[in-house]
Amino acid sequence: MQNQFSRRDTLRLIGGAGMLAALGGVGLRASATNKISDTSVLIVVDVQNCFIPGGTLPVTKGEEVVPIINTISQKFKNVVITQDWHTKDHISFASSHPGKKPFETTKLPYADGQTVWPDHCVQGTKDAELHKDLSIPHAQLIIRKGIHAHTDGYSAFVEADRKTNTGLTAYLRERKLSTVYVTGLATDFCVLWTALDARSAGFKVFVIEDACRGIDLNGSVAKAWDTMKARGIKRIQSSDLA
Ligand code: VGL
Ligand code: ZN
Repeated sequence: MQNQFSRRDTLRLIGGAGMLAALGGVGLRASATNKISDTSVLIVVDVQNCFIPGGTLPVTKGEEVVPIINTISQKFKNVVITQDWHTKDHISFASSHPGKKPFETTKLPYADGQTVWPDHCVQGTKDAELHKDLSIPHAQLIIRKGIHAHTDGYSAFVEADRKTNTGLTAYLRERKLSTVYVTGLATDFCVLWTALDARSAGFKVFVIEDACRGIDLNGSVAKAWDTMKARGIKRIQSSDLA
């Protein structure tokens, strides 16, 4: 803090609330403070019919992210889109676990507390298609995850068994992209895991809050933000982007 805000006049001008915002990495709201560059990449997570009201695992107000993401994507030269893309007998479905109901948890070889979900985003179905109004023609790569029957896959980088890679880390490194901006659905699952894995791989990570919506099981959205903050992931708004 001493180094960052050593000028006394700056301190006096910013004042209490502004100071907190600056320290939180949110930036001063009045002006855009986050500079996108040629080494930045926007990751658009799972903006698919399944996660929009009317789909099989709807996220409340999920459709609201579509116009926001369309607008901000125009500021990025590099965009990667993800699709949750499950086999029809997928291990993450409650229907694969007799006696289990959606949103309960179960024990799997790789995790004690895997949440089981309604059947969703089955490969090749209308439900798994990207939302029809999502418009990012310059997106360069679509990563499909959760594609193996035996493991769930929340993160765009590594499947939930924490062993099976999607190849995204190597792709970003090869293209010398070093700063990752995460948007999409859902804040507390696929956005969270994508942001955490991006950070673990050494990228600088921002999550654009108003371009995300959450599922929120027992406070999981608030928990997700706490976890991300503790890992040095910055929470910003689309209005912060220059
Ligand atoms: C997601 C639950 C199950 C997500 C995917 O996109 O956040 N959540 N599959
Ligand atoms: Zn899924």
